[in-house]
Amino acid sequence: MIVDIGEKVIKLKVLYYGPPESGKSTNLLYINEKFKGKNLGLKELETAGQKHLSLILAPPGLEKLRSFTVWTELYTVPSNPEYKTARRILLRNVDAVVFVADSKIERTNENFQMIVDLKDNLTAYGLETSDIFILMQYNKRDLPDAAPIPYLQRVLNGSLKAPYTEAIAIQGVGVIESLNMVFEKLIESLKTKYGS
Ligand SMILES: Nc1nc2c(ncn2[C@@H]2O[C@H](COP(=O)(O)OP(=O)(O)O)[C@@H](O)[C@H]2O)c(=O)[nH]1
Ligand SMILES: [Mg+2]
Repeated sequence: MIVDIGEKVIKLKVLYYGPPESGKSTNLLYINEKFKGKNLGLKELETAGQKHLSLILAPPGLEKLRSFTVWTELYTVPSNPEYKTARRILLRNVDAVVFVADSKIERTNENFQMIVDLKDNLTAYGLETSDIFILMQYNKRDLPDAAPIPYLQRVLNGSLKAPYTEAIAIQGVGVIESLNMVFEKLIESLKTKYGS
């Protein structure tokens, strides 16, 4: 989170983290469509030389907190395993992570490695996964070879114990639900911190 006293703006930061091809960009593209006219547009950014997407929108129902304007910045992270530095830079001031896991059973190891990467990158800021809100999104539930949820919960979410959602991002299924879970959590902690 960034609180800009001069500009009277609060910026919440949400990262869509996960292995390559898990559906992070698909989530943002769908959100962009659904919030047409209510967001500042999808942008392609470059961090540490790697391309990724950003989308800035007002959290529904909380455009203002006291006299502050509230914005939420959503980012996909560059997900090639070797772009760890770019992901670390993006984690600065993060409030929440939507971990987009690929449900394809043969992607289990790539998903797992990216959870290790997330934990590791958070330690650079002295943070543990329990210090931020993490939502586990099991995407690509439409695939015939999607791993069963109890298996994914055990292998990927056993230590995180994050709340989870199921999604079919290419059809928009679960995308807004996931985002709303993040909004609810962030708004709740903002109000606790700064009053409503
Ligand atoms: N079958 C299926 N394919 C998906 C789903 N979500 C995304 N994809 C596809 O997976 C590929 C990678 O998605 P993308 O959003 O670019 O992944 P990213 O690398 O995480 O940003 C694309 O071809 C998407 O159309 C889904 O829910 N089901
Ligand atoms: Mg992408």
